[in-house]
Amino acid sequence: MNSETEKTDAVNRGNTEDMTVMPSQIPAVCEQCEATPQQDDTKVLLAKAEDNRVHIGPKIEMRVVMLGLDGAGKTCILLKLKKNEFVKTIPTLGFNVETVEYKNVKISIWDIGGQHLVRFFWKHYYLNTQAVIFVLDCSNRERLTEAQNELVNVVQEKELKEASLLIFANKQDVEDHASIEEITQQMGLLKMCCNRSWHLQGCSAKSGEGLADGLEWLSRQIVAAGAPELA
Ligand SMILES: Nc1nc2c(ncn2[C@@H]2O[C@H](COP(=O)(O)OP(=O)(O)OP(=O)(O)O)[C@@H](O)[C@H]2O)c(=O)[nH]1
Ligand SMILES: [Mg+2]
Repeated sequence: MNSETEKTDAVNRGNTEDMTVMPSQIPAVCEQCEATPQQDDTKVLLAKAEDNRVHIGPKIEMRVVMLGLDGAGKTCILLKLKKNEFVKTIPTLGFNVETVEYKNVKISIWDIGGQHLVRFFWKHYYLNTQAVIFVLDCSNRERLTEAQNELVNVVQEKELKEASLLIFANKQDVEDHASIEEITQQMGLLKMCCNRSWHLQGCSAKSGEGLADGLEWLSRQIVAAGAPELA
């Protein structure tokens, strides 16, 4: 018998022995299996109570710039995401930056001032940006055309060619706000954004409604771009 045949015989003998021992172990294994999920559920619930997040694996980092006209609600959105508070703000002349964690994505959000004179500086923040959040004030229909003109410039920027575009239709809590359909049509979004990944999300920085949905969409984009599956 050559050494290869001896090895195979040994493996087969081992398998046969395993098969005779295994049935006697089945009840004990089943008991263990039943106990394990119960234990893990408890752990997950306790972790949620402390932290409200469950992370698996390393964090994926994402750089995002947040643009939009002055008064659209960018800084309020940033602070609502970061602190879960609707904070009284002053117009932003430079920028604010915060890191927000959503599932296992770490999103650095650069909130850039939107007043007419400082819009010229937006382009200095575009390098290495994976996504743009463009904020609209849905309570002010009169400025939608101005917002549309700025958004056209943003989507035509070479440096942002690959960037995903999340449009937050903010101030949905205000009575008689422009609807998602109205905005899509009036701003010609289907045509304007047809060659990139984009999403229009209604939201309110005041109530927080819609903000998590926006982050969910953003995090899905980074997965689609090749990062590992989210937890
Ligand atoms: N009702 C309501 N008011 C909002 C909401 N978001 C922002 N505001 C108000 O809109 C005003 C402007 O908000 P900011 O967050 O400072 O706007 P901004 O886009 O950062 O403006 P700039 O810094 O000038 O570019 C403030 O008075 C906010 O209280 C919202 O969701 N609902
Ligand atoms: Mg601001």
